[in-house]
Amino acid sequence: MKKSPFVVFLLVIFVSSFWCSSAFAYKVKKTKNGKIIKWNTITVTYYVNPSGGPPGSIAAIQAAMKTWTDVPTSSFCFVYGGTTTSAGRNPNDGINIICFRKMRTKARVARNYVQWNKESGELYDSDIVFNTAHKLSAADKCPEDNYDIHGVLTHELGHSLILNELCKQTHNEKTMYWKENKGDMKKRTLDQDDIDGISYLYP
Ligand SMILES: [Ca+2]
Ligand SMILES: [Zn+2]
Repeated sequence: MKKSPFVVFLLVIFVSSFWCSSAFAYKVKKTKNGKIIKWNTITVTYYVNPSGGPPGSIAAIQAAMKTWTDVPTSSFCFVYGGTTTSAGRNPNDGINIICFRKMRTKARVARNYVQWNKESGELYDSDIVFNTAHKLSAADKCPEDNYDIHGVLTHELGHSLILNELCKQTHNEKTMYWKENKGDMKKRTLDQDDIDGISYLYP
């Protein structure tokens, strides 16, 4: 049967509404009582323990922080506080660290342990651990068989803000896309949706 122009028109509306909804893509997190989880400051400092990481780790970490800090439509700033000898995460000390440690599993390249007040939603601690069970690179050009510290950390800092994973295949160009691929440097730069996310949370 030949489709009438009206049916075609409806189909176009239907399909384009899908495109529009998937074009709007950042996910925030809420507490059970509906409060948005976020810092109540716009300046968050991280201390880095580069021990166990590849050469150049501190520069790659600072570059990832700068990517979010430089978003012109958001007032939020990540601050590099210098190095620390703290070797492990401590979720309740109010000190945010980035460190390198061999995890028992290879399931993750890095993990962000973010803590917040369950009632108010206020974030108070974020420790990020890179898993040295994987080959990690801090080079300008990440080798094909390594994970890119700069890009992976830009993603993990998105979780610090607190943006959630994007899971749809159509979002695979965005920094908050869930999957990490070896040799992939795409997460170093923000997509408009990542920018919209930080701008919404921290205008
Ligand atoms: Ca901590
Ligand atoms: Zn993630």
